[in-house]
Amino acid sequence: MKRLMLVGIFMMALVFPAMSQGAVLFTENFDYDAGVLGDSAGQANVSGGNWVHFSGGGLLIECVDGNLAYPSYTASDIGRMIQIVRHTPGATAEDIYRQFTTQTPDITLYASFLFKVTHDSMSPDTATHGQYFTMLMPSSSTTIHFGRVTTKMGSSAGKYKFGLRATSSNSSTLWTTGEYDVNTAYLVVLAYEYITGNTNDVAKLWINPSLTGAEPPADLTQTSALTTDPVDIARLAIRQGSTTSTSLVTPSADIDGIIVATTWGEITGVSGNPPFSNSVFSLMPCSPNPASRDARFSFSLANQGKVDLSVFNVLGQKVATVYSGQMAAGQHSISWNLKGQNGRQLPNGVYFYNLSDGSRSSTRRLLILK
Ligand SMILES: [Ca+2]
Ligand SMILES: [Ca+2]
Repeated sequence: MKRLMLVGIFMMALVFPAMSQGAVLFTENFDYDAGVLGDSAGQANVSGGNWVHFSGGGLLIECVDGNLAYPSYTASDIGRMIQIVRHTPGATAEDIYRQFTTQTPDITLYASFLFKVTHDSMSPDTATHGQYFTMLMPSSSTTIHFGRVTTKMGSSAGKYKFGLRATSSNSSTLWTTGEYDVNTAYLVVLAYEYITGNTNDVAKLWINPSLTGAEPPADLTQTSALTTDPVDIARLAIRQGSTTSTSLVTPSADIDGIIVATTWGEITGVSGNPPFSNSVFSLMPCSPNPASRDARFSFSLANQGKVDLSVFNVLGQKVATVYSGQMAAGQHSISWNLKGQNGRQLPNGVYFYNLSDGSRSSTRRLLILK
């Protein structure tokens, strides 16, 4: 049986070579007790190990009462939030990361978060790079960084700019031309296009992008200067900079509602249909499984459009079309009588059912056992 399944999975890979397997890698609402988030110096870690201390012995990052909220953003106003603090020169400040499933090319990694600067002092407007406060890292290093997001003071009091540096090999940091307000929550989205080949990865940053429709043009876009590809990407870090310079300080800020995913839609809960604005493309396990007389498929669609739901045998041959046609966005459920193209019930065995909306596709396994 195991070998049969492996053959089947292999065949499915051939049948769906362009399958887009989006995945939410983690959602972080900081729904923990208030307290220290890292585990430095024997402190209890309220995240239960989700967040890992990796640098700095002071200014521990804390989970505090309160939330950041943003209209229509799914990771909004849930649990608590964290605070990072403006670095005091000479002090050592804690950095933490959360690990996710190791990612390899070719993918685009998205990391969104809610962000509110709470102190009108950080790196000056004249700073070249400022001090970055979040970035992506590989699974086995804390010193290699991708998509450094930073801030520096704006041209007047109470204003600041966001910066983006694709990698530490890039000589420049790009800065927003627009300036943002202290004590206001913004939705920040970082993307890192992780592409096979050298000096071709692309980092992007959006501030308050539209949560409906397709991925909009980014506010900042920078191509990586790295001459070798990252080994992998598997961590999102929150950093409080440590320096002896008064001109290089990370911001004091609240951070909340982090989503790390591999599609824009999973970050934004994107939908063209307002009544289903929280819908995402998702295929649930069918029921019952194993099936003996019929099976019910449940799924949700992010957008209205043409949908195909079909069943394949372990050789990758289509044996039944359960549904093919237009469907609205939102939740759906379809019952199937286990009958194949010839009108007869399919024999016992392992099958795969695939849902596709033209741009996304998801496959699950079904056992027929009569
Ligand atoms: Ca929260
Ligand atoms: Ca590359």
